[in-house]
Amino acid sequence: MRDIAYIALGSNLGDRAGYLAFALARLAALPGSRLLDASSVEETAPMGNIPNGGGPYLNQMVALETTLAPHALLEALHAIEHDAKRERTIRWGPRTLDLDIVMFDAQTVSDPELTVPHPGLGQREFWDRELAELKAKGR
Ligand code: A4P
Ligand code: MG
Repeated sequence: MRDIAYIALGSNLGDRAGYLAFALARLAALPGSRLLDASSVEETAPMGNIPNGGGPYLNQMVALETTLAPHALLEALHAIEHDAKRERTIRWGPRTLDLDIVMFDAQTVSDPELTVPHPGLGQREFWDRELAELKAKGR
């Protein structure tokens, strides 16, 4: 069965636009998957008051039709983050590329590796805007 996953992209380190473009290309090339649409790119202030949270983010959201199961998709996202030279140091610290599964059709997942819908849904205005933009395009 094909599902539609909404994936949030974020970058606040290095060539931010370049990392988003890299992520789009890699997502489009995932097995059993089709990139349906992408929202506009938005610049957003870093959330939270993190001393080393870094500078402003570029955020974007995509709708990906996929036959991958949620955990297989998460694994693929980690590989893309890795290839974007992301180093996991501090939580919410600056990152070249962060890929989050915001929603996975109507499915819910709740285990130590994966929470879907993402707990940040409904709490980040930029996600609400990006989702609304994708829905307006029929995605
Ligand atoms: N994980 C659990 N559920 C999910 C999911 N739905 N999607 C687990 C993706 N991953 C999920 O993530 C830690 C672990 O979360 C993963 O290994 C996965 O198993 P991480 O990417 O290593 O750590 P993180 O991103 O630093 O932490 P976290 O809690 O995921 O934070 P968020 O929610 O990703 O927020 N400010 C602006 N303006 N824009 C942003 O995009 N993003 C963050 C990070 C902070 N500030 C921001 C932004
Ligand atoms: Mg994350």
